[in-house]
Amino acid sequence: MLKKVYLIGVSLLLVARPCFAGYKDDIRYTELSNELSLRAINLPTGSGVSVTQVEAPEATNAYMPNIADTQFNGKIITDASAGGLTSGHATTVAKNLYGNTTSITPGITDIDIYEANDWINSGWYSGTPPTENNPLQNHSWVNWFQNSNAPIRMDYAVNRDGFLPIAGLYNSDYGAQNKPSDIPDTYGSMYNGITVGVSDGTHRYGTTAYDGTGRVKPEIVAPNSYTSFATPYVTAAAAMLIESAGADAAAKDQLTLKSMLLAGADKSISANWDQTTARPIDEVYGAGELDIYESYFIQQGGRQSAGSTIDERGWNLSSVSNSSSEVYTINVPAGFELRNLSTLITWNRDVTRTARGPNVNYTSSLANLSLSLTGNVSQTSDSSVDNIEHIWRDSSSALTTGSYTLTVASTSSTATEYAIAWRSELYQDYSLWSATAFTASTPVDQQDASDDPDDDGIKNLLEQAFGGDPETQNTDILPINEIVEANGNQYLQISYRKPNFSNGLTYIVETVTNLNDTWSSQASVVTLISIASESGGFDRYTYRRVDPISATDKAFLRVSISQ
Ligand SMILES: [Ca+2]
Ligand SMILES: [Ca+2]
Ligand SMILES: [Ca+2]
Repeated sequence: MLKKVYLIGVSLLLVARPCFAGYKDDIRYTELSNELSLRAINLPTGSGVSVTQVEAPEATNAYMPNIADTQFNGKIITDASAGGLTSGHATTVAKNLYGNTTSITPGITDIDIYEANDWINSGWYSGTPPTENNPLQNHSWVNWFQNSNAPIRMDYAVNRDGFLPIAGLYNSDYGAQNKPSDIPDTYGSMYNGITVGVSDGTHRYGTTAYDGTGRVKPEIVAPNSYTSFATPYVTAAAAMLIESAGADAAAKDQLTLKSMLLAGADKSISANWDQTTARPIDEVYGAGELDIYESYFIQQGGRQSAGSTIDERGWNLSSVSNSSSEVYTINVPAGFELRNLSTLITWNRDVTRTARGPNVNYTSSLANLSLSLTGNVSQTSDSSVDNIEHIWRDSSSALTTGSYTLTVASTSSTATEYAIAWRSELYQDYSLWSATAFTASTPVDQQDASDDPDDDGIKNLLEQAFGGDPETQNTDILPINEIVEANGNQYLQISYRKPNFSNGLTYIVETVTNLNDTWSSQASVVTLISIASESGGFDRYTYRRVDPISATDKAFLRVSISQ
């Protein structure tokens, strides 16, 4: 049986179009890369992660990336459908997924390519899907088969093999528009994967019409003009997380990966991003725009079990018993508020396969879970149809000091495995700090930012900035100036410690060689060379003058703090 499949996001113009270098900034890959470098932590590259890339034919039998392209030097690209010709579409998807400089995961070297008709007819549309050995599938193509055969087999295979499928939705401006739903049956309607739109919202979005109606799609967006080429950014981000999970099977479980990617997603992509109690994610942008920085640090926050008090970032893979619940406690300490709490749960639908002779039948069931936050606030996410729930609170709805409970509840008659991921930011501005930093021994008129009640020469604002006690003389909190040797030269450098949470302050290191000149923070004269964790919840930032001390008679460095 040959089913026609459609390309998404391809045109003659587009094939020759260069990749958008800016996307690495937009998904905060550049920021993550810089920070891990400063912290001397290896940046994951997708090393050791194999992927499946399914491609609709651009022309007859043309579905392979151009393996002669230098972006693919060192790759083992297997033509799993055999005999494929080169496709510009496949080449661009491949560059975005594992290109040596064009992707965020040049470490992916083992790729299986399938032609979509061959793929779908090999058991993914009728019969039984073959075993998927790769942890990730990228589907930058769509179709409306107008029945549930393909998505239910996909969800069955996900449960059986444990991979994460990632599929693009339809573009707004391409091909037939007279479909019964904006959401493609194949694979836009799947439950157990992630569907992808574009960051400017020009993909076709909406709710599913097949195989469980009314579910919001897509789950995430990424910055490209076409869904085909945005989708591999998400697949690549998942590959980074698989590598950084190391040997921790729970950290790279497909449910966990999905929850980390969605909980990390950036809402600021649109001022119109919203959710309701019954609609967990935005109807255009899903959970938001891919943000690999947040998703990476959610994973690094570590697995934290139900029943515990949780940190600012983390995740868990757990199981909620029938008609029961699991709880997680959030404590916001005195003198702080908790901003930008994003927490998301996801679970799979179950699929049962029954075979009688040549007939194979699939039936499915979906548990109904909910996620709620209680304490000084009350917020619930409880869709009756989706298999994700999500709570988001922006900085204007921060959690104030107190204890809160996150509850994952199930009305299902059986136990349900779920993944939860969360991120949030402790925040303390001068006003919050000063409310807890002073005792009655300090008069109120000595509590302003420019006062120095303990007379140690460190004004209150600097006590806050460097983690000091405004009532105890402690000059050892001040920045450290020193001369260091590197590459056979001596350099002037300065380091300061900063609380490892946001405190509303801006730190700028400036230098000058003559005190009559204007202080400069230009990277050409002074650069950040490392960030190191210190005990007590501090980071130490070290800056160094670019010129060695032999280049000038004298030089000065200072840290400038502003509110
Ligand atoms: Ca629900
Ligand atoms: Ca002081
Ligand atoms: Ca002090």
